[in-house]
Amino acid sequence: MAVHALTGLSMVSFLSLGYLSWDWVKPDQMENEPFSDFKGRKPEFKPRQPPHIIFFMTDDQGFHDIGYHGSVIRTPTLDKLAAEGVKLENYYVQPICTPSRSQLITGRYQIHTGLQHSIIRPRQPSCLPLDQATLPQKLREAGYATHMVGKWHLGFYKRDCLPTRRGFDSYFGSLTGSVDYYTYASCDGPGVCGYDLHEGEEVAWGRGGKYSTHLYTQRVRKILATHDPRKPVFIFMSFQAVHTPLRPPKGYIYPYRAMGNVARRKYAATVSIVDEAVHNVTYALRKYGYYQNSVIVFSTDNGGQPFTGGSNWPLRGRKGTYWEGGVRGLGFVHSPLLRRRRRVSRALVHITDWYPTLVALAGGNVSRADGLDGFNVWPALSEGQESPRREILHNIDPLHTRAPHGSWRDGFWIWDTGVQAAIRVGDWKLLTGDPGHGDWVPPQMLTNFPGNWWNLERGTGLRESLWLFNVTGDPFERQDLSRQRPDVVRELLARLAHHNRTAVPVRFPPEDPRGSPHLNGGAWGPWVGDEEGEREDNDLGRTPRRKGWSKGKSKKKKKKCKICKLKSFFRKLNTRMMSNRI
Ligand SMILES: [Ca+2]
Repeated sequence: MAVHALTGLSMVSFLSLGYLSWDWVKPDQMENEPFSDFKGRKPEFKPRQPPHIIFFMTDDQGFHDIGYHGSVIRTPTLDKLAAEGVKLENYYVQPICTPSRSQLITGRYQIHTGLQHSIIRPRQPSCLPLDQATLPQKLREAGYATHMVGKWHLGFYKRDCLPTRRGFDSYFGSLTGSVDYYTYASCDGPGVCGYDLHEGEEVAWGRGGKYSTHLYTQRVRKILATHDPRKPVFIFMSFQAVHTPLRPPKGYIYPYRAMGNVARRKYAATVSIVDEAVHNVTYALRKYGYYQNSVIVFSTDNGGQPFTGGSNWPLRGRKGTYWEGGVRGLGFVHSPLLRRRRRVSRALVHITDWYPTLVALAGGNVSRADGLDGFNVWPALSEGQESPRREILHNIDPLHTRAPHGSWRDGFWIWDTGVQAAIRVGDWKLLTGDPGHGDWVPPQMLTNFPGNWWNLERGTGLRESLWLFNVTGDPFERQDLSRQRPDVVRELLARLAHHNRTAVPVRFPPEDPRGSPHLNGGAWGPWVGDEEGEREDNDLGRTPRRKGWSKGKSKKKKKKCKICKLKSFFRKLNTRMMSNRI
């Protein structure tokens, strides 16, 4: 046992030393390039035409899973684009899919959309609130063509929730949280599986079979090839990758054949395919005349899941937790329009900031009166100005299981520390309730991971319900300062209480059995009709009166025999597959 411990600690120390080579802990190495575009000419501060905006979002890519963070995963395109642009090294996302995506699209914290708790499950009659303007709607108002390709995961129980009703001119992708990369099967528990690939508001039967990252890249290239670059375009490319189930083509696994850990090997290959996709889209941007007047944003949606190959090392925690490993995002901006490029930005940036930042870049209208929680951080990103953001409310989730030892007394009668919540103010971060597993999980270098080595780094303090860290000085959250600094604890608890006063009720309705794919032609899609949708939240328990897909289904009746084999396949699949719940 002692040998195990010594070996483990030595290797952890070794990896920590390697980590010191990252550029985000060496600000003295920041390099600024003179203000010029790549042909040496000064670009105009305000382009004559609003810039094209390409937003790449990966799914579950961990903080350690990109080349420039010292990963063994090779991402030459992402490394190059980031190196030539601005790396965001004080950037935050939410710990799971729906919350991050909802905040990107609305510019609002979850406490202001009712989506505080968990993801939207496929059979839940819930979606992004329809009364709040979305980023693509604002960009469309500003004259943009708006296209989305890939994962939605913001609800679809009625047509009004679909991407094409929430601001996108076109949509091609999957509505649920996790699909098979080839078959586009998505399961929500045993026996509840359906096909999930959609073109606009219809099921794209027969379009599967091609690896999703390749399929989505093909679609984005087609958009770029057919759109007129004189008109601004917004493309949200929301990869299915690098979420499970990982099934990269063999050819991409081969370069990682020396990796002992199978999950990590597949994961690495999946990330490399994303890198190739970004290369191909960027090439198309240049080829079709968009690049010079474009802004490219790259962001993960949440931290990595070590048990399926991801890594957030040396950060604490993982996907689904409020430790830094869950919420500290990897991201960068690349654009010839950046005034100071080739640098690392430590400006505090949150995923809600993209909404006001990109709408402002587009020449659209946003104001604090819109009730946004995001800030326009473009001056911070482009010119290195100070970030207007001082604080991030990571979340307050009143439905999450209470921490058994939390109390109002521990929260100085300001806050009930049994409630799951996390907030960042300046250098300080405070967590209450149950933040999720607080382990430090090293990269999966061992074939039998997770094993004893991982156990050495398990977080302790199971009786705790309140933590305070100086995350600027201690980004790995190793030293809880809550007892030393009760003054700071009180201050941050008061901020939590302040934010909580503006929270709207949580929307987390029970699952509606009518949403099952076998009642909807074998596919996931809206199951509540438009008329009933108007009476939503009132009588969802009534006798099913399915609409939505029925119209498209009748149109396709003659084609039914062509797709019957596919549907039969999904019926059989229902008996075999389990859901990947987030
Ligand atoms: Ca995710």
